[in-house]
Amino acid sequence: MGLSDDLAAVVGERHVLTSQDVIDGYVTDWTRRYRGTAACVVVPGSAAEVAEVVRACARRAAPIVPQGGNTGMVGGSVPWQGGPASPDFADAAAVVLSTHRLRGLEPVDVVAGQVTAGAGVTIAELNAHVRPAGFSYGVDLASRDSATVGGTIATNAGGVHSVRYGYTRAQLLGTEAVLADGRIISHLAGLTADNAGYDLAGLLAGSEGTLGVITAARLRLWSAETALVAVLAGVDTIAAAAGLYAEIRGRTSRVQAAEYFEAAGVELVCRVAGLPLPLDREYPAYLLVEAAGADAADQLAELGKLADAAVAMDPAGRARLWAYRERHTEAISAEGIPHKLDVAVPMSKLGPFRAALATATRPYREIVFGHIGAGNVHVNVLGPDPDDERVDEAVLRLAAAHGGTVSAEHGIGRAKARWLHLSRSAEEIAAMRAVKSALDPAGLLNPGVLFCGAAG
Ligand code: FAD
Ligand code: 2HG
Ligand code: ZN
Repeated sequence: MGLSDDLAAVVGERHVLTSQDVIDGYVTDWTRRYRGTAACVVVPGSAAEVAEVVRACARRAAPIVPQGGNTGMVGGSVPWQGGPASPDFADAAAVVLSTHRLRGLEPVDVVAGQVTAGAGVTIAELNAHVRPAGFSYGVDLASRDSATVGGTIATNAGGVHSVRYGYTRAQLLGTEAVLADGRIISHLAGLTADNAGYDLAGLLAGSEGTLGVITAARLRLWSAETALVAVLAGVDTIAAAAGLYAEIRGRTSRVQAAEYFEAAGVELVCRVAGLPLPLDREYPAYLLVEAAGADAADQLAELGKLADAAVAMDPAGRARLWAYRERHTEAISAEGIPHKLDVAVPMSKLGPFRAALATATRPYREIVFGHIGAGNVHVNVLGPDPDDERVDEAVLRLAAAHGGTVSAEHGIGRAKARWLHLSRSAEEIAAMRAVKSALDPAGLLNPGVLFCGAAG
């Protein structure tokens, strides 16, 4: 009897995947930069089964890599691949724990404006479920068809609406999760007035699978907007984009997206996706803003007359403008395996940071875009070997030198564990390690993610 037999006894044989072809799809990440190996993939169907799976893995000291939609960008959803970031467990075969079968969706609580969703529910499924009741979920992202409730909590995903509704942590009213010893902690009542002790759901948000396996969550919902307007404006610089966004924000209170991209990205998206240029002429950079409310439509439409901008109010027109932003990630991957650096700097530093970036990424090809409303810049670099981390380090150090962070929204994962210290003090890292070793003393959950080596 081996580990997969133990697991089959818990979830049933057909939910333990052992064929190498099938495993391959679970051990390669979305970017194709991170690839590992696993003994098997286990797909439990309930929190109780997750608990039994975790206990079975713990008995055999088999590390567990929780996985949702496998759309993460920092290698955290797949086992390690060797190299400097390998954890102490590097010789042990990992088990990928997929949440695909945790798909329960309770009826919308229309009075509270809340819903309870299983960890494996995708963001698109969640939105489709709550929309008929007049609600929308606060986090939306281009990976919505695959990214899951559990994965977005574990990464504390930001997304395109974070300027209005906040990150995933702000949507959380409670979670159900399985800890490393198999105990289930469940807090799904949805009380908004609840100060009884530590915020464990908040702690799991952004924990990247290192503290527990999230199995369900109680989520805050927002009234769905019916009147939306999108404006795509051409600008000369990132600083001009930030200034225009500030002007728009001053005119309307319900801005729900403020996105930035540049000529290089637009050229690539147009070529890969077969789209025409968005405006009459090319611009060095672009700002895409979406706002809600009939008054916002008037104000932004007026602004559209001032600058060179395209304005859309109908769903098809807005989707057309959004495509230039949302199709960046897939278009970049069509060109090669990118180095993805997801940083943020203070809004006042965006201009100097962008200017210095060109030097840090030379001689490679850089494609820069992001959620400018949050100062979040996604730096994608094409050209360096996937294992060559020099450009990664240069960009992360540059962000830190501009008062920024090495991770604005994708997390640390395996990709940035070596540079956590650029954004967190030794004291903060020690406190994080203390939390980790209290909840997972054997280090079974996602080893090699967040922390690297003994000193962090
Ligand atoms: P996975 O990739 O499967 O896992 C991500 C991490 O969470 C891993 O560390 C994993 O171990 C852990 N994890 C997963 N499920 C659980 C669970 N149930 N319990 C505990 N740990 C778990 N991200 C943004 O923040 N904003 C964006 O706008 C955005 N846009 C994207 C657009 C595209 C086209 C793509 C491909 C990705 C984008 N992402 C974005 C990145 C990605 O979609 C998010 O990080 C997302 O939150 C990952 O969800 P997932 O279900 O795919 O998680
Ligand atoms: C986005 O905002 C995602 O589109 C992905 O966070 C960013 O591909 C990237 O670098
Ligand atoms: Zn993003």
